[in-house]
Amino acid sequence: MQSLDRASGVAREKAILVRVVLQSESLNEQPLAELTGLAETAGAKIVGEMTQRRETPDMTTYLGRGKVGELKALAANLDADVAIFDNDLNPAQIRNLEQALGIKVLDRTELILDIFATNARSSESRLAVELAQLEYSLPRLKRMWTHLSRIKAGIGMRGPGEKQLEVDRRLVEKRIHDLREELGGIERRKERLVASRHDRLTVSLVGYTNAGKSTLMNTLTGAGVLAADKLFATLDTRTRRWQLDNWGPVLLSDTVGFIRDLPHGLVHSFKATLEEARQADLLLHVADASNPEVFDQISAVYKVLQELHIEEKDTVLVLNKIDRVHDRSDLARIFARYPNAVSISASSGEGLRNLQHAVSEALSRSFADLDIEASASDGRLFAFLAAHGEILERSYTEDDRVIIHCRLPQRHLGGIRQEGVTIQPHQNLVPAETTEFLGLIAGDDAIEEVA
Ligand SMILES: Nc1nc2c(ncn2[C@@H]2O[C@H](COP(=O)(O)OP(=O)(O)OP(=O)(O)O)[C@@H](O)[C@H]2O)c(=O)[nH]1
Ligand SMILES: [Mg+2]
Repeated sequence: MQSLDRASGVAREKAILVRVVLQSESLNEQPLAELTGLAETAGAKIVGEMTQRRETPDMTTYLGRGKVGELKALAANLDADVAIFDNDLNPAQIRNLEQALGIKVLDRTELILDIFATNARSSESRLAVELAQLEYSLPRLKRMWTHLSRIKAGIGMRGPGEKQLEVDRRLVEKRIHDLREELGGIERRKERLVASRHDRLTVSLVGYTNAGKSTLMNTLTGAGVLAADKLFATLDTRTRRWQLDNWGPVLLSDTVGFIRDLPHGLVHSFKATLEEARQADLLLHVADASNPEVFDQISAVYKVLQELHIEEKDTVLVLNKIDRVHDRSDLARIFARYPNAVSISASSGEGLRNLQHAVSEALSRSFADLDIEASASDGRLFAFLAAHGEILERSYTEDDRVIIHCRLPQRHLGGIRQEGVTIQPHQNLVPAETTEFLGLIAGDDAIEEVA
């Protein structure tokens, strides 16, 4: 049934992609483009496609009855192993479809979970995926029992969650409980760790999967992180120093991408991984300007930010891949809606100067760049600046005074106004290359140096 992929020598499952477009949804020219990307990333060989417009889903099979018959014939003709639905199906619908079609049926959530399971590398992301898979399969355990003979391998069945399918519900519930505890612990540790880097301004890349976050990270910091034309290539967070023109060094984090209708459990279990974004001083929302669905993708990202309660954070919208936008009116349409966006190409480097400029501007809005003169023995002031701001330079004068060049969130300005302390806007910006961080503070070792 399965074809042998000559290049990899791995058997690839032959898949038919199916999407039911409901009345409420808008239909674009390529309704199966994203599902194709997901299925290919999961390793499927796409042999057929089917879409149907319906007012509402069919209760028993989601797809209409007549279409189910058509799909069955198509599957037999094409010798397909699996039908992958772009919709989220309930357990009964999957069971009914599998019975009617005689092949494995996967829905969108299962497909996404499968990709996460395949791509998870760190122990943290493995635990997060296992939790999301188990939470997804718990209400479906019955289906696992009755179909175990037929559905036992391949896409949708991989990853750490897989070994649990043969144990009973109670064991699954216990494992879910333990995983939640373990991830909760990781989340709290991560929260403290990221918070301990408060002396560094942090900028976090967020955005739709495949928008080019990792490529941008590599271009800006030479990080050498994996960037690939695969969905969810990145599942962990990497943080590197980024030397920002006219500003100095900040920390830049790359993290897992988002997708529309991201399974709810996944957002929750990846909370620890998203901690950098949650605590960032500024978000760079990277969008793929060359994708026809860019508006929907921007909204989908916004929804996930809402779920993480960080939608109010200062954000710069970055329109990436402009080297692939051939019709300039497409770009104009995006700018009409998002006039403050910055357009770049992470791969060619076009627009990066503007991006640096926009980021410095955005940071300056929230941070005061100051020269503070005080008595060199003012321990309270030092402690306050170290706790809330970022000390960039210190120089001592002969009369036992110190001049501190620092950045402080505007809201903390009140905390340093006292007698004997002179505050003025920072005068001569030292060229970025020669700006040195002083007073390295805990949490530094957590900044990953990528080999
Ligand atoms: N033409 C073009 N391709 C780009 C650009 N930026 C990224 N890409 C390509 O887009 C694909 C995805 O890039 P990544 O950097 O892995 O995207 P990502 O946002 O990190 O994706 P995930 O980690 O999967 O969420 C890769 O094939 C990149 O080479 C760009 O500016 N222009
Ligand atoms: Mg990435």
